[in-house]
Amino acid sequence: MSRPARSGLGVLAAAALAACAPGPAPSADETDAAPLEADVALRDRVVDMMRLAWGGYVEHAWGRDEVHPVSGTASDWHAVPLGLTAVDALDTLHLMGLTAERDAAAGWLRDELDPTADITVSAFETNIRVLGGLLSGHALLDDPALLAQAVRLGDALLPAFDSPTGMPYRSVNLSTGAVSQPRTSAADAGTWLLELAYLSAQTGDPRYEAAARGALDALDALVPANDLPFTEVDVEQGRITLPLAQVGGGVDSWLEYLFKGSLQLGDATLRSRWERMLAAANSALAEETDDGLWYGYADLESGVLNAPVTGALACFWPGLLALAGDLERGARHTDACVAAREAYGLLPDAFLYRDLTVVSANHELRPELAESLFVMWRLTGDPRWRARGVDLLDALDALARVEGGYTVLTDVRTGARGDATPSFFFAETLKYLFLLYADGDVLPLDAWVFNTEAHPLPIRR
Ligand code: DMJ
Repeated sequence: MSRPARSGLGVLAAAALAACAPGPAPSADETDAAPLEADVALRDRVVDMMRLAWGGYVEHAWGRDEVHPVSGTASDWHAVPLGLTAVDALDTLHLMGLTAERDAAAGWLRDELDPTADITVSAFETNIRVLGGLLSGHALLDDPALLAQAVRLGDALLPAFDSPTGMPYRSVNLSTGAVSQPRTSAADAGTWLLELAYLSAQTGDPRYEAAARGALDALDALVPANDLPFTEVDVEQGRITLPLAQVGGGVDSWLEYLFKGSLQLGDATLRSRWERMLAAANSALAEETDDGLWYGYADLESGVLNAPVTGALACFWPGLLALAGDLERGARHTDACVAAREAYGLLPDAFLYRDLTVVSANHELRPELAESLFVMWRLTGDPRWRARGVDLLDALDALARVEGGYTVLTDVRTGARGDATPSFFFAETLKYLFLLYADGDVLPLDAWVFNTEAHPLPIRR
């Protein structure tokens, strides 16, 4: 195990500086510690997991959206595939040095992907997976053809924002621009700035960033006086349709993009919105148990905690707390997620955190625990986070590994397996596990910010 030398203060200072003051973030060599060293054996173990899973995709689902590794079949989200797994895997393959595989994925995205196909898509999912993957591919490979595809897709997504409030409809047709589903989650509405600001910076066209900022402004106008986040809105009527305060699915990446947007762009307004809502969440939603710190559900108006519910998705929140400077809460909340994973084997999608009663028993190969372990490791150099990552690798191999890759579980209580590998397993789960054991100067956190699908984008200098 490599030395726990890095204090994390350099990165945190960089984050604070970058977020509060417009201007350059310190470069890695301006911070106060040498990079953390790779654990080569564990890093290579993760690369082998990627080889296995990617091999199954290539054999059974090349160019399709997702592979089903048990049956050896493939499926698509729409009538025309968007190559979800290829675009989500591209930057992970690159970081892992799997260059032939990366080049094949990039070739498909350049030559086969049709960003203006006549299909009605989830605007949010298409942004975080496809646009995010094309843009990080361009950022890492400096490939103008990937940027050209990103511009076509960005233009096809922009009609989604054509609502009376400026918040995006949930669905948009990539060919006609026809929109549908005005009732949407706060996360769907507020998870655009990282991708669209980078697209504006790369093209010189301000429309993309302006659309994302307009949506964040409209969401902010609905935040109640108690500063708690809400879960659903109607983008035509400009009103909250689900007054549930929480930080998990439906809210999660809205808050994530307030902080990460402030980091990416050095934007003090976003930073102060983040700090207000963070303080409200810490005061109304946080609860201590024997396992550590959790965040539950509260009534939006009263702020009264009324359901001790969480799930695999919400285990991104400890990493975000730490990235934003609260290492203490970040560690206690990561500890709680780790304790739940130990109890279940792999995390179910929903459970009651006081007694770990299962609410939704499925496990989806989600990345959030790996993400928080990675951030905690990078910021503290404490070897226990890498050790908890080994436990997670062991659990994935014991419970989810099949002949042609890794599959979801339908019930963590019985270990019953499903037959699917979501594309975020390639984009996020394996990337964060790889980075947990890679050299600390691979994608340093003072130079790169990860979109909510783990696609890295440069911090603006
Ligand atoms: C991913 O698509 C993204 O991380 C998103 O923000 C939340 N859900 C999945 C992974 O669980």
